[in-house]
Amino acid sequence: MTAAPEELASELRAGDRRALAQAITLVESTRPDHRVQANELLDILCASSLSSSSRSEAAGSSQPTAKRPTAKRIGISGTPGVGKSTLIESLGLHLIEQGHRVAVLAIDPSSVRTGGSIMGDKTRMSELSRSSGAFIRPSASQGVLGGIANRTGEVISLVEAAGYDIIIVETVGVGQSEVAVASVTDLFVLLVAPAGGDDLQGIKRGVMELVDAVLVNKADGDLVNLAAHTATDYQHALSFLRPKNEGHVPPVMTCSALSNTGIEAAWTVIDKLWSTLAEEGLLTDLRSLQARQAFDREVEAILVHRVLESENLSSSYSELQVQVSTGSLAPSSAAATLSALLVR
Ligand SMILES: Nc1nc2c(ncn2[C@@H]2O[C@H](COP(=O)(O)OP(=O)(O)OP(=O)(O)O)[C@@H](O)[C@H]2O)c(=O)[nH]1
Ligand SMILES: [Mg+2]
Repeated sequence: MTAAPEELASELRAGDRRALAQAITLVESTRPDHRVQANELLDILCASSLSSSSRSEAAGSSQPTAKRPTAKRIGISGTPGVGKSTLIESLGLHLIEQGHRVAVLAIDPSSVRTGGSIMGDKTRMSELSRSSGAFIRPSASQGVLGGIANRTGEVISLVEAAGYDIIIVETVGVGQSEVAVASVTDLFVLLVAPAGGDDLQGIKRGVMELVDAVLVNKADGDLVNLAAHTATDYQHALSFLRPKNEGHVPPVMTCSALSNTGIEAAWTVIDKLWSTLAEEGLLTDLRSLQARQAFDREVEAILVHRVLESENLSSSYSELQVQVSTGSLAPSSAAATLSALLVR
């Protein structure tokens, strides 16, 4: 039995971990009554964070003022085994030592991955998960309607309301998952392993365009030199791309999560980049854009849901789908036919 949204919100803001876990389960639930409660909870949190951060700025102006970011949202992606969890454990412990509260959310892009791998991750971050300053939550992907882990953005709002000021979102890089992570974080960090120049070709251009910083991990033992070469290769590749943020060419650094070297230095650079983007107002703009895009995804999902839940509409949808796939109807005209049925 879930507590009422008001109650849950105040327990959450008081930093109650159980309330936080309960709230996350609520927003991740697909049950319609849970969704209503989740929306209520999220609205309460939205309203209170607005009043604490920008009411004074908004006073005297008729324009609504967007919230200024406070918590740092960092996405970390990379191929399986590149060292994401090891790195997050080292970095997380370092940040907690500095007095931060760190939340780690994992997006699992593949529905076939079992609880086993999630447990594996927890074990790998064993020291961090024992720390009272950390909150680690694997989040199963919800590929139902409109993309993976579409609730991650909401989970981020919950952990922020609970007082976590650094949010790290980890995902295994498989193409789509990077886009999902970049759509809910302020900075996207790509973690790569030392490799020859040819391997760099394997990284899709679309992913490179999302990158705010590259970390070449495993720069230890025999791999130190290769890691330095890899870093140069990435610097070179990035210099040909338009940077995601005007005037900020993504930094490329080397580190070793295992021997805990280079991580603090890398964080200093990433942290400084975050502060600069915040000062320039770019993060406020980014978050406004992300919120509008999340709204669009919700609208899309709701419309698709309305089509599929109505018997008439879903059978028309299936018929139109057949006509589109056999080439007897143009996709746009089929969609127009369906939308005409929707407004009736
Ligand atoms: N030599 C070396 N090994 C490392 C380093 N970081 C991680 N590893 C090793 O690489 C393996 C995978 O590390 P993880 O941290 O689990 O990698 P991951 O990217 O989280 O993997 P998935 O969650 O499965 O995608 C483990 O055996 C680590 O000990 C490093 O800096 N140097
Ligand atoms: Mg991992």
